[in-house]
Amino acid sequence: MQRPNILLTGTPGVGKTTLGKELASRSGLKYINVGDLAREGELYDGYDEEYDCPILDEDRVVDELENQIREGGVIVDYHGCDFFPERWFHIVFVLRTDNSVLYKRLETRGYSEKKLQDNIQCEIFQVLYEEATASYKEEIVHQLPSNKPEDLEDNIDKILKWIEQWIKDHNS
Ligand code: DAT
Repeated sequence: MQRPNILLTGTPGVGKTTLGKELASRSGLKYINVGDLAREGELYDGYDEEYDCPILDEDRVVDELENQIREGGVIVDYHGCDFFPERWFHIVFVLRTDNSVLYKRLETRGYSEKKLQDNIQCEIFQVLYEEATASYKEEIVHQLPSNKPEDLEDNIDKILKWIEQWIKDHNS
């Protein structure tokens, strides 16, 4: 059976992991967190002193994921999207969160003031939405509000319906 590949992207803290895990458990698709994958496989290429974090080795991440993506039925979660091959994804969701809500979520994570401000700016300037529309066909890129629990439920319902329809359309 053919199954779709879905990309969940957006600023850190918008709710990609929460949505991705829940979607995976309800749809049977496989959830992959690229940050975790990189950490486990040490898929890094140097260290960013300014942002105080390791630099992702994008080529190795792509190599690592290629086989699973080819099989289909994967939900990929990452706060970046311009280095994945365009052909990988059948749909791209960019989660969006209001600044005040996002600020509180990131504060709870204990982010430094600089990291907090950088991420809030990233959301204000819709960096990930623009990256997504520049990297994928606009008609497959969708923004989803992700402020409150009802948003999460709505997003899950909508995406599950989309998955069901996609599977019907591609397996008949
Ligand atoms: P991300 O994976 O994008 O970094 P996350 O899934 O870890 O984000 O979520 C960050 C926090 O926000 C976490 O405490 C769960 C909470 N959260 C996620 N989606 C939410 C929603 N729709 N309503 C309320 N809280 C949400």
